[in-house]
Amino acid sequence: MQLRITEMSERNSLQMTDTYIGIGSNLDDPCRHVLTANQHLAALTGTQWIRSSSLYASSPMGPQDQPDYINAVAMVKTALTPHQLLTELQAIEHYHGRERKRHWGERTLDLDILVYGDLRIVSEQLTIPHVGIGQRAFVIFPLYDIAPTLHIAGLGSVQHLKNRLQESSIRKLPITISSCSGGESNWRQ
Ligand code: A4P
Ligand code: MG
Repeated sequence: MQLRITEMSERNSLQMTDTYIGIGSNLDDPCRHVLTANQHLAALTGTQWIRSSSLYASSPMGPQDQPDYINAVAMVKTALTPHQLLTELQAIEHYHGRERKRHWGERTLDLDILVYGDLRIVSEQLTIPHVGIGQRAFVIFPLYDIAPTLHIAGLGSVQHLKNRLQESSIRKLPITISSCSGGESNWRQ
């Protein structure tokens, strides 16, 4: 049964929760946005950046008159509540010049909370696990890269979800975080 939780304040703020964040971009040098987003996640208060997947390219889901996307998934451990984390992620999107013009439209940076521990939330601002991730190759393949044994609350194992998706719909890129040279240095300094 799905839990309906609107207030997370009862959670122990010192508890670090394994959290997976979807990173996407299809505007203005997308690889740079995706790679530097990881640096910004690592700088978040109460949050420890653990690792990131490879980068993947795919055709847009939604309107087709937009560029292909670059996606990755990062794992962090965080003491932030999901709503606090959402606020921080939206601040990072804003810093990357994110403009909201149309649903599923082009963007410099999109940061989605895919999984937050084993929590299931449906609130006005947040749905966790993120809606539709089980059907999205651009989420499940990078997630499998960094968490092949993960079980997603209500959806099952990442391995099982991956087996149902077409690998040919995405392309793994030969770019790593350590090869990123375009890092910005003034986030929260
Ligand atoms: N929101 C609810 N749940 C969450 C969550 N778990 N994490 C709310 C983050 N935000 C969440 O998001 C709209 C609202 O969703 C937020 O205000 C938050 O309260 P948004 O980023 O403003 O708008 P959006 O991203 O256009 O909407 P949506 O429905 O989140 O779209 P998706 O699911 O993020 O998909 N094609 C490819 N190939 N790769 C992509 O990454 N991404 C999208 C956007 C479309 N097509 C794509 C890709
Ligand atoms: Mg989004």
